[in-house]
Amino acid sequence: MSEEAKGLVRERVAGRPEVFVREWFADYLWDLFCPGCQSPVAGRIIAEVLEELGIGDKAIMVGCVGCSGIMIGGFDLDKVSPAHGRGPDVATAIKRIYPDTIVFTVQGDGDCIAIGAGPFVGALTRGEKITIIMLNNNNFGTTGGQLGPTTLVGQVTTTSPEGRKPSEEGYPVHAAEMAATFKGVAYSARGALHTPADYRRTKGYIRTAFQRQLEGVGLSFVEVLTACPTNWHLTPVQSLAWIRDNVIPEFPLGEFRNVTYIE
Ligand SMILES: Cc1ncc(C[n+]2csc(CCOP(=O)(O)OP(=O)(O)O)c2C)c(N)n1
Ligand code: SF4
Ligand SMILES: [Mg+2]
Repeated sequence: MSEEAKGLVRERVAGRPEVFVREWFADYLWDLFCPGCQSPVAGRIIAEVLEELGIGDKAIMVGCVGCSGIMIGGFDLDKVSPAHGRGPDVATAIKRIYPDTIVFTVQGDGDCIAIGAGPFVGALTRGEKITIIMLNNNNFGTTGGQLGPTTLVGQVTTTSPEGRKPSEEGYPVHAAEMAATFKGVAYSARGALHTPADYRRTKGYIRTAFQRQLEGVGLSFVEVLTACPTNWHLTPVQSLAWIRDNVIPEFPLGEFRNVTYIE
């Protein structure tokens, strides 16, 4: 199929959110992800929600270091790429200087709760009026699939070749449940993308998260379980079954906190 025909199919079958960059390099950029990677799927949902809420013109995107951060180049928004893990600090500064903007981070699990654990917990503690979206693929994807805070017990990674052992590497961190315990947090949820129904539910979570920020209630957080077929050594289809059978039992889906007023 010619490049022009591929473009037509993309426009007709799926449409294209307005907040996506339209230059030629944007299509190239989305092709940088491995086949079956769900980071760009999460990116598309974010773009759809920004468009549907009509907030694309006042949204500021704070990216991250990692595969999840690649998507920032595809968004036609004001945006910034901070140092690894510092997204919540940078988002805090932007939101406090420009309180009328909608500020959100997109971070990997390693970026958010390994190297970035301090900035994340700080923002939760202060109840910053920002939105944090964490893509949890259970490993450090970009750097070759090392064990991270969300790696499953028993999961084989390049730094846990015999599988994660709690006696040596501890247990997985549950960011969405943890965020829900902070009084300054308005919303915390975890969604997945392995079925169309979950795609829709996760989109609803991201929409609610942005709505809480629009209402100025407090910090909103959404954790999205995403497939990393390359480092899981599975096919894209096997990865979806892996999420259903192994990831969700450890990381249950749903809303953990949803309030419209904080004292
Ligand atoms: C200060 C610093 N330390 C380490 C790195 C190397 N590094 C780049 S991406 C990454 C891990 C990213 O993992 P995650 O946040 O889970 O994102 P993913 O690639 O899985 O989407 C690391 C350790 C870096 N770029 N900067
Ligand atoms: S290494 Fe994993 S997270 Fe990174 S682009 Fe490939 S599938 Fe996606
Ligand atoms: Mg990761």
